[in-house]
Amino acid sequence: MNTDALFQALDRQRIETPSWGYGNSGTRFKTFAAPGAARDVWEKIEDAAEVHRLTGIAPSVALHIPWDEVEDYAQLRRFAEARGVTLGAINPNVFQDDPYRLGSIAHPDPQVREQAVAHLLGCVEVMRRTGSRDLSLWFADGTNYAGQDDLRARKRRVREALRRVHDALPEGARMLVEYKLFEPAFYATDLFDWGAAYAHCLAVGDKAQVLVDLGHHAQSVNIEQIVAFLLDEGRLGGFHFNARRYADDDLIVGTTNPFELFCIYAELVAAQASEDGLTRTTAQQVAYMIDQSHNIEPKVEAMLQSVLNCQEAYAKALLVDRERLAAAQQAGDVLEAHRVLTDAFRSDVRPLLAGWRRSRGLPEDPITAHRASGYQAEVAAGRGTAAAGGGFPVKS
Ligand code: PSV
Ligand code: MN
Ligand code: MN
Repeated sequence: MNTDALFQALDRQRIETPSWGYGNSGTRFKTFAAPGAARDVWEKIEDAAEVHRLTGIAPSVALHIPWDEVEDYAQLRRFAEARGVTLGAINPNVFQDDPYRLGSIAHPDPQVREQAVAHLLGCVEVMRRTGSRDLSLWFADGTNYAGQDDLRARKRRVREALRRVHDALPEGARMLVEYKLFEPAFYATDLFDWGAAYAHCLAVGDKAQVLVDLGHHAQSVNIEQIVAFLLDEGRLGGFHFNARRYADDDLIVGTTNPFELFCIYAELVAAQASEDGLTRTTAQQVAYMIDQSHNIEPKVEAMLQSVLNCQEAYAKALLVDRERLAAAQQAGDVLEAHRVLTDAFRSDVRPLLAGWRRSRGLPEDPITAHRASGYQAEVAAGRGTAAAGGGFPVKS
């Protein structure tokens, strides 16, 4: 690829940041109060706009309902658009209320299931008002002990709820079904892996696709292979990017897993150029979202770092010499094929990206620009330190 083609490909990259990454958060043991942390959805949007202003590739922000609930979504939308960002995926929350102790859409009590579905359908209404394309679905449903509930009955309950939500989606909208190996349930999770999510998506209809959160697998699972498989089946809907070492650690993207992130992007770049129309369209419509929370690091700077790490991984993936790779694969030349891929991974793309930013009127080094801008000090002075609480459990 020549520089012009590379720059044009970089122009097309999009990363959505999560509203919940800008507010106070913590660990299972304590929620920390961070100076300047966004106190409400309006401030979260201001922070997201700052990340987009500095990077140029983060033009939307995902919302979590009811954490980000407002009376007038049209007003919220105008507020965001006036700051250069749009409202992105809507994430319903059916895991924080008392009735959901034994689950939401898989709960044994039909009344609780009905309450959960009503919230999900309410979020479809929110999508219409925010102009969002995607409904991101994650369920904390599961059991802690063998025998606690009937696993097949739970599967059927999940199917029924997903079907109702699917059928309520407007034309052009999608539901992205997220899976997670464990947590908060420790014996069985109802949507425990990509296969379970995929099976439900296939059954409920074309508007359902799988969402891959990098923190939601067992150790050593090959995520790029899951990505390749789902792309080829036309069912990869989106990502929740983050980094992990042990479980669902929600760390800054690309910190512990830069090679994995690169391999994932390499699959996406390859699929975008696929001769197969379904794979190509699926790859072009993937929603790239970040899902992380910050306990010890400044939030806006952490989000900037994540967005930039995605950009670096994508730029490296664009550098893969596809012709040489295909020739080596065809010839069974194992090490040459591996070298072609790792040559791209080892390239230093920082000068290329600085050049792209310069040519697009963006700061060459967004982190330095952010530090120099005084944004953090300004929000710390203006917003103060909000009491921590809400959203995450605090162990006392
Ligand atoms: C669950 O671990 C998850 O990844 C889901 O995407 C939630 O919506 C998000 O974290 C925020 O709690
Ligand atoms: Mn997630
Ligand atoms: Mn998670």
